Amino acid sequence: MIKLTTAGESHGKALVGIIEGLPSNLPVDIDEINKYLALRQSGYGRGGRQKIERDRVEILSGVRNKLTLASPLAFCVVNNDYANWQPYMAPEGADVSQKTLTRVRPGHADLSGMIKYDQTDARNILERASARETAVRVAGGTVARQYLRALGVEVSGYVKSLCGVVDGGVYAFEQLESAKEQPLFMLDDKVQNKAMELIDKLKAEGDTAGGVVEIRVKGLKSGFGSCMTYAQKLDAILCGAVMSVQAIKGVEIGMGFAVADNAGSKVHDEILIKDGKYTRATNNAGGIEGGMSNGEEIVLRAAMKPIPTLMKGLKTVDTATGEAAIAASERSDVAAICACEIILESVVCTALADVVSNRLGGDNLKEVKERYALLP
Ligand code: EPS
Repeated sequence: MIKLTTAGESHGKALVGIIEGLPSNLPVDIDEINKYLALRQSGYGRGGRQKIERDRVEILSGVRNKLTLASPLAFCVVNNDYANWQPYMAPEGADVSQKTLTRVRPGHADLSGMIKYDQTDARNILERASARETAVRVAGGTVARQYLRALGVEVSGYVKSLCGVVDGGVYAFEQLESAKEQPLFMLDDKVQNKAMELIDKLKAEGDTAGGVVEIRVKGLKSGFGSCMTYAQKLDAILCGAVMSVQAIKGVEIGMGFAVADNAGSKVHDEILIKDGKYTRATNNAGGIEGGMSNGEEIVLRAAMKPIPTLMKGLKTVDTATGEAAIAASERSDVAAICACEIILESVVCTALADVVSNRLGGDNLKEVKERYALLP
């Protein structure tokens, strides 16, 4: 079992994570973790907060001289903005009459959270519900990525659409990484320019955008997941992990929703044998059949809703007065689709590392690699 637990509030001291279950002797590349943290902060359409933060990981335990010890790997990412928020956020004592939020935002956790946790200030909800938390999911996910890479498994992806501006292209896995050099992590320049123009327009209108991200996994052998125990179905696990990310409202694997509109002969991937190895003529299944990896690339797409903090504000109710009001907004991202792409790669890495370790076990990396090598 490889498990990541996170903690931390958006304007608190720091975000922290603990990864349990890693084998010993896994090389941990801190520069790569910081690279993915920086990528998560990048992308056209981000707001003022990203000018304040320069996310970097600090590993607190579980690693010695760049190798895991198999002990819990604890780490943190400090919030620079805490310097501005300490008077209102400090655990040691804070003025909670300031920075209150009661003009609850439609689409955010504010209102349901206030009712559930018996709060009169949505700040006590939004601080944790905030997507700022995803910084540590990316840091932890990058360690999981390094575990998967040790077995020859790579995870990548790109942005497929932004607010209805769609790239209909089909790309080889090897092309995907170059998307990260682009302002919107898109692979088609024309589509990307159109999407950037749309972001400018939405920004001027005080509005926000979501989009679709495609995540791919290459090099995973067949047989991960289960057709015996439904909670262990690989597609269920991956979709659940992706759905756990703030703002994700839909996930599909392979051909996804289109399977419902096509006949069986157009959906199912015919099985071939090449040099004694099974392959598929197509990959409509997105690399998963019967809840198990089938050795083909895993293909997953997810829909991110537009960010719920709109500068122009939607109609709501002020919970302090019970009167109609315009929802709160101080600053916001117009689009965070690039962040979403990096976050989804990261949560897929973490979920997959767990699935792989559940099958292989192994207390040290040598053992894990030997067991993986024995699989067909
Ligand atoms: C977020 C609100 C914004 C975003 C934040 C998520 O923060 P703030 O309220 O400080 O302007 O910038 O995302 C991040 C800080 C981040 O690092 O991704 C929200 O309400 O979800």
